[in-house]
Amino acid sequence: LKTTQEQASGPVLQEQLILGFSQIGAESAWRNCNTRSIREAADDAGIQLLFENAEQKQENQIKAIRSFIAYQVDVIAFVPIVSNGWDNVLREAKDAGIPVLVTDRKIETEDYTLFAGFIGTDSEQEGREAALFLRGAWEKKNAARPMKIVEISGTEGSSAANGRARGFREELGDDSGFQIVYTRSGDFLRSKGYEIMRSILESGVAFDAVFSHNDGMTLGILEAMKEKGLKPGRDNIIVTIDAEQAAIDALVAGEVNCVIECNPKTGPIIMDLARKLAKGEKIPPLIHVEEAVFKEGDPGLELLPPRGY
Ligand code: GYE
Repeated sequence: LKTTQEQASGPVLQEQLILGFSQIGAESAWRNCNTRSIREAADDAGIQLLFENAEQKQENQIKAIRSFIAYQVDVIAFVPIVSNGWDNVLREAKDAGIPVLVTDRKIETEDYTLFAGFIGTDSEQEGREAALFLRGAWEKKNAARPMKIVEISGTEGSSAANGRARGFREELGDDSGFQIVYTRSGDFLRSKGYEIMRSILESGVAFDAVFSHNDGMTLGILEAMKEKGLKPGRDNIIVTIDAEQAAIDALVAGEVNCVIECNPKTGPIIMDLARKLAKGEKIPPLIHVEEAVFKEGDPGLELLPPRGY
């Protein structure tokens, strides 16, 4: 029998799930697409999203997570800008009984029970794909000397940069046919990609190929090369990661030679996992999203659907 209260107010609305999300910032087109995906998916799922932008500072993320705990959200999700330094705040969340989902970038911790699971991309595989492409391109050139590679890497201490660097080096192995003659972090920023490539070109360091950890930096690299009268993708070989629209356009124009996808559109799966966690259900400890590799000369590159970032 319904109580008079239920009769009066109609069906009791399902408690709205509250998700606290700490995003690292807005450093690249990839990151902005990741944010859009999360906001839209929360909206579609009827989940109340408390969204905090840390402006590239880990301490802001720790403050945000503490505010989510104080607010007693149902679930916390975050992108750890760097891999270390999370144990204390994650222990506070665990003590408060709030499940935590790690997304996009990974953490290193003493205690893997401090979070429920990870959903994101496989940075090491992305690095391996980059090395596989450069190996193939160099073999095609039938060069009688080692390939000189410049690496412009992502945010220092992030799992994305560490994973890409590790996978790249593992795949190249100790094959003396490939030499990394210069490596420096461009922090995933277009402006830093530009500055670093300008200084490399001014220093006269000879190189055959560039491995750039994200398309944002690659756009800066292309700008610096063109300013010096170079034809990027022809005078040298360029491999880049993310697969934002501008990189696909550069691939079609022959200005880069390989674009490795890193999928930012994880909003829907994050919401599914958050709902499971709110119900006390278990989730897989690690989920890697599917990713493609786009190479020069692939058929139908111009027919690819818009990337949305
Ligand atoms: O490659 C880059 C963003 O964490 C995988 O961060 C992400 C990286 C992505 O700034 O564009």
